[in-house]
Amino acid sequence: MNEQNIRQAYALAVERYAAIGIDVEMVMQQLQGVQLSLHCWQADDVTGFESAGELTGGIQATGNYPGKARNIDELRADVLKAASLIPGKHRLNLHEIYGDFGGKFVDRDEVEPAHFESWMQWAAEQGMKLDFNSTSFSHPKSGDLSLAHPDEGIRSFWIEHTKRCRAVAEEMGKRQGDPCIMNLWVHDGSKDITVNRMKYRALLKDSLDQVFATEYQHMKDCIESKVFGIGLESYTVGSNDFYIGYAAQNQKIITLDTGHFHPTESVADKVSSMLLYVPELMLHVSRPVRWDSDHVTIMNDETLDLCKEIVRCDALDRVHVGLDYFDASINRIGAYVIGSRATQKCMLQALLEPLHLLRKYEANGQGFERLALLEECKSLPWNAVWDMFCLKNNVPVGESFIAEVQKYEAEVTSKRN
Ligand code: RNT
Ligand code: ZN
Repeated sequence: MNEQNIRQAYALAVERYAAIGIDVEMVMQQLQGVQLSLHCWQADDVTGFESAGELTGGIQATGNYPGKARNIDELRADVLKAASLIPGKHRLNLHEIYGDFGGKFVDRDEVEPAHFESWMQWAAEQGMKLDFNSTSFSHPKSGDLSLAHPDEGIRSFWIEHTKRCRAVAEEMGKRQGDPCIMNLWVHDGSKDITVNRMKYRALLKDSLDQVFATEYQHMKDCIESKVFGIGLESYTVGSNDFYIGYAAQNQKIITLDTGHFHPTESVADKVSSMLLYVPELMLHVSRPVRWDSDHVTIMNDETLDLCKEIVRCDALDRVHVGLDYFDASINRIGAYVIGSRATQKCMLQALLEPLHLLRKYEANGQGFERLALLEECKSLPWNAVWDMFCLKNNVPVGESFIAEVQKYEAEVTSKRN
């Protein structure tokens, strides 16, 4: 792409936005500050390094595109490749099953910070901060229930696991000098009608109380609800209502996964309500197609609306932006890049919105003017700003990242089998 054209288009865009009172240079700085938490599990279809068992817990990665990462070195290389095609500095979100277990079987109730020592060193070398997740799925003791299991032996196994994960996250946060955000999602539910809805929820609540009993300085907890999982369609213990109540009462961060609500529900609309009652939000930006299918995030109305709400709530410093999808049917590194860049493009458009003008119209009851400006904003030259953002960050501009992904495929991933 011709650099001079990009600079010229940018200069015109700066003028165009100045006409509606937007300082594009400032917006570029704001976008630079938005760190995405890249989900490590896109690189290998949520397999991890604990065992090669099947993926359970009501989630599914469909497709068998060749070249998935088979070990820790391949996964790190893939993440770095993806990160090199995404403008800005980003974080990496690890799941417990991605520990460096040195070829030994380490059960979930035995995990320690030492199993993430090499990750912490690697991350420090890369200047990449880490986030973390406990892992309740893909384990013989998972079944349909984990933290809500009525069997005390099984429940305490998962309580111990989750407590240990918090200790790992604390160590990560301390070492990186920035809080590690630890997400807690459990698949617990029931395929068919249960007559014990209260019982399992009371158990989950008690488990969470035990898990969160230890106070930490360098990690933050977030809790993620969901509508249903595959094979667990009739009941989800950790529903939206359950976690909203828990988070409001205990001042925990709520994770909003955009695939975890009823298909016509607006996730964007939840931001302002939740931020009045909980300290912060974590996002799992995804693309549900008919269900929580975890398709690759694209620049669609849902993602745009979500980013606009964050900006309109002036909440960039209270919302952590993570990604959560796993598509095994296309090039996995390409999937990282598409979803990350799409999220950034949405955030950019949100930051370029002439809110002061729109709000003036609204205050004056000028509904026509507000709607007209909202419509016009859609076709303002935000893409010229985006190209400049990529150029400044030394990553491929526009579609030229396709060739980079193809090159890596030819040289690296296609050689795996
Ligand atoms: C599952 C949740 C959860 C997982 C990851 C792998 O529906 O979205 O966040 O995707 O923990
Ligand atoms: Zn999620």
